[in-house]
Amino acid sequence: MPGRVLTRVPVTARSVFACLLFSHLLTGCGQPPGGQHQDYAPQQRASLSSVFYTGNPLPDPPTTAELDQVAERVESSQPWERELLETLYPDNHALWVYATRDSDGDGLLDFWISDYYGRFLEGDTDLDGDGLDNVLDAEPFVVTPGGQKTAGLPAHVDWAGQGKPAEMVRIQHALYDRHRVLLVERSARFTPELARSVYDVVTRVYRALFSDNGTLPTLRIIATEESSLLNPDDEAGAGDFAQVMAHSQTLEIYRRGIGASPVIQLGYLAHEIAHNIQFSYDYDAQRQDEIMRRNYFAAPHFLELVGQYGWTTVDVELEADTGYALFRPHYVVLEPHEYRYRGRSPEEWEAWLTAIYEEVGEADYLGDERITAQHILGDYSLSGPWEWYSDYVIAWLYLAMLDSLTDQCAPERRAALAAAFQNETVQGEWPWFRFENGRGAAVLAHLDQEYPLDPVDIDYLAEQYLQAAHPGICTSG
Ligand SMILES: [Ca+2]
Ligand SMILES: [Ca+2]
Repeated sequence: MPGRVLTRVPVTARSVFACLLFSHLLTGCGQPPGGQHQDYAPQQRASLSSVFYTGNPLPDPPTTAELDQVAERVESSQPWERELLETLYPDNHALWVYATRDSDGDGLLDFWISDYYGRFLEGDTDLDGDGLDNVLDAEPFVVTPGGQKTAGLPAHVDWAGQGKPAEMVRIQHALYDRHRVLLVERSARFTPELARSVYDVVTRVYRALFSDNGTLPTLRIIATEESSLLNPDDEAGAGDFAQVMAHSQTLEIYRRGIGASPVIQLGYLAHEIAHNIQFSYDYDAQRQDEIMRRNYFAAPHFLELVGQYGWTTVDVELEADTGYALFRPHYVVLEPHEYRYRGRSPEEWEAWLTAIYEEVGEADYLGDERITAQHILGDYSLSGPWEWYSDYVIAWLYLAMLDSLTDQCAPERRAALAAAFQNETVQGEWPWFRFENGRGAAVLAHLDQEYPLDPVDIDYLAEQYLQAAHPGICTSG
């Protein structure tokens, strides 16, 4: 299954479900430039100026030799590679060089590229090979002999020197010093609220993983970007809140996620970091190398886990035209299976959901008894086991927050709060996601066991996020 579905947060339109599932590259579903005749080269170049951190140094301009070679290499490459490169960067040989360069010659390309509009993404996480990650490297394109690896944050990413509020500085330092997670600004800025939401998800929702200075090898960077696609208006990306890039162990947060209310931030951040956790089930150097080189995903441990809840796989041959050697398009994910949930393909689930939707109408759709009886959270959660698991994390967290109010809030007031939260706040952002449907789902017991919530934490989260979003409904005393 080509993987636009792999790592993204719930979509906003039902029709996008089919789009995410069935779109292949270069066909349908917002796949751009060809017919649009717009030159994205200025934005593509600009994406290089914040590819690691705001205002990072730019790569060296292509040499004459590189320009000569790239033309030859493109000429002799596979037709689908040549076609995509020419579509994304028409006749722009300088950008072809950046898309294909491997500065330190280790087989990992400097940059990956977005196959939608050609945004440049971090590829090789230490592209000059001097031992210092690009994001920590004041000169990422210049080998610094002996390195300057220090325990603390280097000045170019340290919020202490950038006039940020003291609380943001404290959070950035705590996450980096204790958990080796770097908050970094790229084309967009963090807000104090977003920094706090990130901190609370890492240290409270996932306390069990991150206590005692715990780290996650698959979560290295949390970055803010304006949008996932260079064209922010393309509906293929306009609904994106955040996304995990497994190859660079990065969680990117976009404008929509930055501006969302804190309780929504809490939900999508828990969802996304659940992806980092999923990848950690199968993390080792060899698998990471396969992800870095060709975005190939083998996840036997994760698939065994979700197998307990009804997910099975059907092996498929990888299509020849998913093999890229010259450059690395981000959204071509190689998964050697298709998925079945309770024996049905995503397409069959989509047809079933659509029939109910057409029968009962938009307002009652996800509250329909046929859907609630199976604890189905929404369309996106059936697109594959990765999103299924992460969407249940949101439901699990929201239900735990509601349930923590039992002592201080009568049942009818709690029901009123739950309704307001679902129908106003959640539905306002994610119309096709109903967290209440998760109540009673078997996987919730797994989440309780893996990520036991501290009672103090869940009370705090309910107060600071849920109650704050709907004040006055569920009052104490
Ligand atoms: Ca390299
Ligand atoms: Ca470096």
